[in-house]
Amino acid sequence: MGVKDEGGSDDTCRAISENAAYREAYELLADALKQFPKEMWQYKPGPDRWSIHEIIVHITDSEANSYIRCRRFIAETGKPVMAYDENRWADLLNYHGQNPEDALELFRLLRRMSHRLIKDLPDAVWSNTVDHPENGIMTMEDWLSVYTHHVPEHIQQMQATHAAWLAERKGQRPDPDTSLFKFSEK
Ligand code: NI
Repeated sequence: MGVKDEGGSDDTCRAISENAAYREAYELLADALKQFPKEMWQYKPGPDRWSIHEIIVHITDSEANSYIRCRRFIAETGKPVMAYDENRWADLLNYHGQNPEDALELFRLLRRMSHRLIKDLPDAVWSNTVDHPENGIMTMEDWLSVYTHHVPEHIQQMQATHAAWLAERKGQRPDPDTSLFKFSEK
C-alpha cells in the first residue's frame, strides 16, 4: 500500500527522495538474506504463510508486474493495468520449485532497469495515471511509493518468519498474532 508523506513537502520532492530507497532495494535484500540460514528458507510459519523462499520469488514476480506498470504510466498513461492474486501465484506457480538465486538476479535487473528509466523523468510524468481494477486510479508517484516500501516490508516479514523458526526449534509456539507475516500490494 502507498504510504503518504507525513510532512508538507510536495509530491515531486518525495518522489526524488524515495528514488534512492527504490534504487537500493536489491542491496538491502541481499544483505538481509545473510541473516537467515538457507536450511530454513522453505520453513513456513503456518500453512497459509509464506516461507522466505516464497517471499523472494514473490518479490520478483511483483517486480515483473511493477516493471510493466511503470512503463504503462510513461507510455500509455490513463490506461488499465492488470491486478494479480499474489497468493494464487505463490500456490499455483510452485514457488518452492523455483530457483531463489535466479529470482534474486532477475529482481536485481528489473529494478535496475526501472530505476534508470525513472531517475531523470520530467516532473510532470509523476502525475501520470493508470487504472487499477481494485485500487482505482493510481498516479506514478503512488506506484513509486508502493514499490519503495515493498522490499523493506517483506524483509520485516522474513525476520518474523526467522524468529518463528527459531522459536519452534526451541519448542516454543510461533506467535500467531504477529502482523508481520502478511503484506499485500496486489
Ligand atoms: Ni508483497
